[in-house]
Amino acid sequence: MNHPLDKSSDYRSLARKISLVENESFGYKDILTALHPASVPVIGITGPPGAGKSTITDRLVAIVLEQGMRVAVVAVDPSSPFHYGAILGDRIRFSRFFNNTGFYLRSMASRGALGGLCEKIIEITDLLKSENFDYIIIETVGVGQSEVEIAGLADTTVVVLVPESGDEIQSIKAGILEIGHIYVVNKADRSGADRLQKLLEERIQENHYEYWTPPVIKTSATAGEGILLLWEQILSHLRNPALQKKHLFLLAEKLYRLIQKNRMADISKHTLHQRLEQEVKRLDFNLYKFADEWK
Ligand SMILES: Nc1nc2c(ncn2[C@@H]2O[C@H](COP(=O)(O)OP(=O)(O)O)[C@@H](O)[C@H]2O)c(=O)[nH]1
Ligand SMILES: [Mg+2]
Repeated sequence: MNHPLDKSSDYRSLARKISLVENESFGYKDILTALHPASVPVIGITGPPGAGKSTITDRLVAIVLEQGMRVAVVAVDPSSPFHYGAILGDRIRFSRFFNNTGFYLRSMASRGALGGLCEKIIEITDLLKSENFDYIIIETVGVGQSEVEIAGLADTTVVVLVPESGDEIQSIKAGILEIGHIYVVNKADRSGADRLQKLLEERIQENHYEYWTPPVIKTSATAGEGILLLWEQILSHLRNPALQKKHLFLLAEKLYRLIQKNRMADISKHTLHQRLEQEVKRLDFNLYKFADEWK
């Protein structure tokens, strides 16, 4: 899998293709229909802002590169496209890898101000899967929907929390225990890490997981502690035979979204508005009938 790349030209072409797809520029459908995505493991790293997701990702990248393998990172940040602060931060953080031919970083703004994955994340992941990477890591801020979305895209989802998250966990945020395959208590150098780890383990015990009981790992990402253990757990989860079944499920999930997007593609809000303006004047107007009959 590992082959030398002329980094500048190959990655420039990859970046161009991603931009074409992102902006739905002319020819982007041809790019997508010509793709042959390999089965590259996708690792999702999610959690609240500032939990240490990028620091952990940076450490994982170092491990993969040390083994002579290739890794692509997609960092999805909720800052608006007009605010490059966080994106610039990521570029600086990962700058030590930029001369490494095995590393590719793409930062993107997310759909909404509160997070959520970017519109074309499925397509972009498939583009990367067609480029001989050994691993793909997607970092997303876990606010609202995005944790759930990442679970539908990643083979292994890592949820990163910090000791201060303990109070939130008490009143468990909806779904958080359903999406993680691995829980990380990062910033374990601070007090409260053991308490949170115990709390999470208890909660996990209460749940009955079918094929994989999520481990809870303490890390101190800035010091690099616990990262190797985390990587081993990721690999162990990726090797889990039940993942094969999940692959088909994930594919169906993606297909559903793509069809949904395609169906909506030719519906413009403007046209809806105009038609509605006429229709509401009718005495027998009914919103549900109107929706059913919409062509
Ligand atoms: N004390 C401590 N700080 C950390 C640790 N991991 C990350 N940080 C710091 O937390 C801040 C946010 O980290 P970052 O990786 O950008 O978080 P992200 O928003 O989840 O990507 C940075 O200043 C990091 O240096 C850790 O294990 N211990
Ligand atoms: Mg980050």
